[in-house]
Amino acid sequence: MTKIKILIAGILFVLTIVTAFAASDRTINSNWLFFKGERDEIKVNATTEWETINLPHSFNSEDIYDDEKGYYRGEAWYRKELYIPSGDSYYFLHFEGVNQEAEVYINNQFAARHEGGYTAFTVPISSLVKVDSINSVTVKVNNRFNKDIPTLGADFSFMGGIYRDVHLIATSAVHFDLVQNSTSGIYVRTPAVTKEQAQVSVEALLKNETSQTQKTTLDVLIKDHLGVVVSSFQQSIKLKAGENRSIMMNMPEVNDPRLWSVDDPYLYRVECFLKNRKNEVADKASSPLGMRWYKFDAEKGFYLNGEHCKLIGVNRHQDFKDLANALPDKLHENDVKLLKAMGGNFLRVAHYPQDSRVLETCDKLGIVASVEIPVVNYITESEAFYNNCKAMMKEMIHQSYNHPSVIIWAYMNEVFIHDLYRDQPERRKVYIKNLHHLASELDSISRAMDKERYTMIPFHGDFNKYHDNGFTDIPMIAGWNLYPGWYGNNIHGFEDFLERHHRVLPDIPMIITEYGAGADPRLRSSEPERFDFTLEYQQYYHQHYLLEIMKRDYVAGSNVWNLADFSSEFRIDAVPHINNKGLVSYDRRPKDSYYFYQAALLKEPFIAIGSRISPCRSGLADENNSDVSTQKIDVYSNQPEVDLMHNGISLGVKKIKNYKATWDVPFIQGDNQLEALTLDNIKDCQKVNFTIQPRQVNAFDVDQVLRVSLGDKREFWDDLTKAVWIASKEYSEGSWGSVGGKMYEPDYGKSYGSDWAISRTENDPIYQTQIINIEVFKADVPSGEYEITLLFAELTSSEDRKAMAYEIGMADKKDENAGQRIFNVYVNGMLVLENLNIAEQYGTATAVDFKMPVTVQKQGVTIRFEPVKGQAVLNAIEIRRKY
Ligand code: GCB
Ligand code: CA
Repeated sequence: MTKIKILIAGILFVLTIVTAFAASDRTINSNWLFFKGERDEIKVNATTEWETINLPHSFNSEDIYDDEKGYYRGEAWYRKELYIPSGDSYYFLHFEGVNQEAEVYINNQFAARHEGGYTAFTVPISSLVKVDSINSVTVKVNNRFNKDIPTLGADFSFMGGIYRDVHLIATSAVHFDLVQNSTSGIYVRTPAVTKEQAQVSVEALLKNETSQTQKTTLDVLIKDHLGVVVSSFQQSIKLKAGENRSIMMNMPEVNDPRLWSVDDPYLYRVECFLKNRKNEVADKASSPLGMRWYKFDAEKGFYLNGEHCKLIGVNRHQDFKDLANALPDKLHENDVKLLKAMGGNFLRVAHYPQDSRVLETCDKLGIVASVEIPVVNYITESEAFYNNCKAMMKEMIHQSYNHPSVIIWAYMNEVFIHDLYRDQPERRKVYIKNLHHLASELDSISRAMDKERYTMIPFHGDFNKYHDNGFTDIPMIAGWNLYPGWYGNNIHGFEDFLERHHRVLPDIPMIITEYGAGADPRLRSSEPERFDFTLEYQQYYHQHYLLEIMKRDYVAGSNVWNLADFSSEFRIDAVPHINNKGLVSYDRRPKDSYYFYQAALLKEPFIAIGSRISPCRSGLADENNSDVSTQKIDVYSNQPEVDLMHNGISLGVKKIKNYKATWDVPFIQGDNQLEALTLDNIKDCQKVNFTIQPRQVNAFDVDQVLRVSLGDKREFWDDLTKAVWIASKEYSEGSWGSVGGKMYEPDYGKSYGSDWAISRTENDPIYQTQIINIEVFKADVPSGEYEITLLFAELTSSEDRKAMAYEIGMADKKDENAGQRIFNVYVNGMLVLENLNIAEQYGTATAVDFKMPVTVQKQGVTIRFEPVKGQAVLNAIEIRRKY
């Protein structure tokens, strides 16, 4: 009965709304002029040097990816012509995000300045525009290092630009205040929710721009998904001339609310109408509304609506392959969908607030979220820096406030990782005191602004630094970024750490805010090891971590670092300038680890054959003259048993253990069909194009190609040419391989392979490995016409290289006898390279290839290396029979 009444009231109510004024909001992304560089004048005289672009736009979409050190960090200009019609509207420009300093000019007059690249700002422009004419909008953008603006330094790139949407908003003279916190002007709270009843309060910020008192009415409706009004409230308000006023309204309770949860993310919505004395709508605002309650318990973990809910998910950065940070909204949305499709329910929006589409999608998909301000690694002890931190905290909270998905406000990622003043104990004390003070202030701000959400600091794995200095007492939740088994040797350090927190801080809820391992989507190995960047090691690492997390209720939640590979310009791994810890690649293709999570987390039956990311594989023949190469294939599933068929033949049913089973698959040359099926016939198919590398090369045929990465234990798939390089081996009679020398081993952290970025190639891994002091490379191929390519790169340098901040446990590096090598190369007795001095002639860490025709008579191919000075090297070789 009550429902029907409300319904009727709702309809009547809607019918009485008369719009007096067309409030409007639209993006103005198209047709901007762009200029990279400094200008003394805001005015544009000639437009020739300006480029025409559309937003979103970043001016670093090329230089963060190339092999030149650094990227443009400085001034750039954007300019647009904007027609403003006649009428008495009030106009605003709303910028969703500009990295990182922005100055806005309207008709060459200063309008506003905003600092910080990750929060929105809104600029009132009515007093500066001319109606019924073309106005100019000019934005000076700067992404330089600014010691007073976080982020100061971190493992990601600070791409500049107007990289999110810009809106033109028009309102009437009496309107919701859009400017103060750059929001819609309404804030929705759910102070108390139970299964039976939900209390909702709505705060509205109003503004009267007229010079007279205005009698207004505020109508607030809560509507369910179908538009049925379930609660409404009306209030008359007199706004004095020029007044800015905040109105708090406690809505009549909503009975039997349909709760928002991860499995049923039901959304209500709040609509607010501001009406003038004639009862015409002067302005409106709306917000999503989720009815839920939650709590963290240090012993038992997280509860949503009274039910235990393990939070498992990922972190996310906001960039995408080739686009820098200038993404269409859909790509932001897709990432949240990837997390949902993985079975995840938790997103740490790290290390900064992101496009509003992210939280909007979390609301809709039932993903619980944590958002944080971009204070990372260290701080500047200046009032300006402190003020910016606090302003960002407030902007973030205001702008994300109405999203039911958000439950945590976080700040200060790993602020002890740059342990400034390590050698100056007194100075260090002062710094830590300032740091502590700032953390406490940020925490208080968010507790005061939001009584319901939790606060969190993501610490790095140095327990003592945070605990002994009192930081673990500040936030409501301790976040830990833990990497044992990646930056540290012992993977079991992870569970030791969990136990330690639980023992020492039994009353503080814990979230594993980061853990991850790097994997180049092109690298595989049957003997995975730490820092080899293979898909297999990454999957091993995640399996270990997830199982340990699942065992412990006191670990309330966890976030993989990272959902996707992302840009970190200064980082050099297997893929230079990219942090490869994504579960999916930079263009969002799933790695094996992603399938592992799907198998572990999804409730519906799931099955996937791993290794899909590299559809071309290669490997050594099992035996001499064998036409089979047996390779391991993993299948990920949440079902008890799985069968794997290879070209229609069953390889045997296996029990799934830890969401995975592994088969030895006898690959043949060419296409191989794999089909994995559960007992209920749920299946996954995959075609693998396989190239067998013979052991015995006496029958090496026309068009056969041998591709070997020397000093390597991995298989490398070149995703551009589809060529696959296999690991090297030593030569034996009738076969191929190297004679003499040893694998290049850097004197830090890793067992093989250097971490130089190799210039002028994308195939860094095959150049980052080599055999040093090689004497001969031999292949006993039959007579024919061949082409041989020798690939080199100098991997040593006398240049001093500091270990990067994130390289916990790694020493600074310096190669004492760097680059001192000169050698000759003979192919079948002919001198083909004389006095090759890679470092001097080509530079360190540069790809150098030599391709040469070779006629083979009876003796096969013998490549002999003759040192003149130092030791000869070879990084990779290709031998191709032409005819
Ligand atoms: C961390 C940082 C994150 C890095 C990550 C890594 O602890 O919080 O920004 O990207 O480690 O991959 O090293
Ligand atoms: Ca190599």
